[in-house]
Amino acid sequence: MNSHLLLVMILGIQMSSGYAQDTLKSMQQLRAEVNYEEKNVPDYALPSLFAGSNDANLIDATTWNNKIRPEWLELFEREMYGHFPDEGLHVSFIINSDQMVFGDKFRRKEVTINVSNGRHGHDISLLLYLPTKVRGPVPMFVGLNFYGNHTIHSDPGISIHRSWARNNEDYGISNNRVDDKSRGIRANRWPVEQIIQAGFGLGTIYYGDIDPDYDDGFNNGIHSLLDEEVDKSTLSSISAWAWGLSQALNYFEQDSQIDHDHVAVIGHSRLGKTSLLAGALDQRFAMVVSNDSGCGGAALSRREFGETVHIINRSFPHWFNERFNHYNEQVNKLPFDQHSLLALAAPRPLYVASASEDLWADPHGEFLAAKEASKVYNLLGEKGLEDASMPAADSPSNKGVVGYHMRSGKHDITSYDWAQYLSFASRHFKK
Ligand code: GTR
Repeated sequence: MNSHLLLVMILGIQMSSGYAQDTLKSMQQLRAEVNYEEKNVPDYALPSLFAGSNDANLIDATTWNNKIRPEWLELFEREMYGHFPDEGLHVSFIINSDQMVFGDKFRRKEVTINVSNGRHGHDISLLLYLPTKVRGPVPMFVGLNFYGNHTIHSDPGISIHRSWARNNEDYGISNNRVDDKSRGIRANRWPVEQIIQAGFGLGTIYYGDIDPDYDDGFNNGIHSLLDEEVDKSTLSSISAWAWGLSQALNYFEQDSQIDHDHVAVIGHSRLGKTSLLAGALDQRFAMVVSNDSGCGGAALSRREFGETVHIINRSFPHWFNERFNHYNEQVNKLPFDQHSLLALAAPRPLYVASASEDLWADPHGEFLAAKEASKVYNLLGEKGLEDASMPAADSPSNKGVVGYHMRSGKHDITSYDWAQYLSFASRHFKK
């Protein structure tokens, strides 16, 4: 066959499926096209939250809870986030240590979450700090961390994981392994003292203990426990990480020092996408917090402002299922947008936050999604986000059951962000 004809055939095959067509655009091209101008946001229409009807008055709370909500969840799993199939897996907890630290101000516990398929097992380490001054079981925040439990505080007693870690020269992490040098390097993101002071406990898991964050074809982490026959196109790292968060909650239910009815799930960035999914899948989480979660998290995909579906799928093919690639060049065909994901938190308290310089995550798109999702809160008899338009930086809108703020500054989670989440949770968790 002549080479020209071959090329025409290959192109023909690529053009016939939206997905293959992507390969024609280089990552460089995609990045060069990123839109940071509000005036260039394309016209779009959001799919109705109420399944075909734009009128919340035509739907009642029971229909939402029993019909529409499960349908959205199923669609999200099928078209975007995939699913972690845990049938056949057995989870057990081993308390490795439990002691008072820092002049008896906190109690530190380390729990191994052992996941087994009967032939082999996989360990995930859960770190807990509980306040000692609170009487009775304590409400909690739980979230995943990026480099290891030992990085969230300088406490020398925290165990160091042996899982894969992303190399980072600044943190002295090389050969994808961590050691003592990285103790406390992320303490700025985890203000443990502030959390304890506010009367909350904190639980955290290193996300790489659940599933290392690179595209390995779903063979490592907890995916190593799955049967060979499992359809890999339905798997994703985000759904595996979310599953890990639910295991922490399963442990909380067995610990009498923890008020498992008042657990807020929190996450920053890719781990904020994860906290949103965890909160949607597992309604035992009593509050859901998304910090700068952006594309694939709280931001509306159809705005194509900052990171796009196409870019995220190309950069991180393992975060979502294979099917999500189908929308790379046709986000308008998505049966949902991210406002539907936020609505799955209703009627539980939901807090979405952005940062003013974090345009990649589209702060305005995050606000609009939270505003739209508020319609479901209203349907369920709760007050959603009150402000009609985007509040100014550092002016939280937090009077309803949906809270929002845009912190001034960069993509990060800071003690300012935590202060908002802690007071929001204190207000809603008060018995
Ligand atoms: C970026 C990615 C974002 C966000 C971020 C993070 O590279 O494009 O979607 O998740 O990583 O998790 O820090």
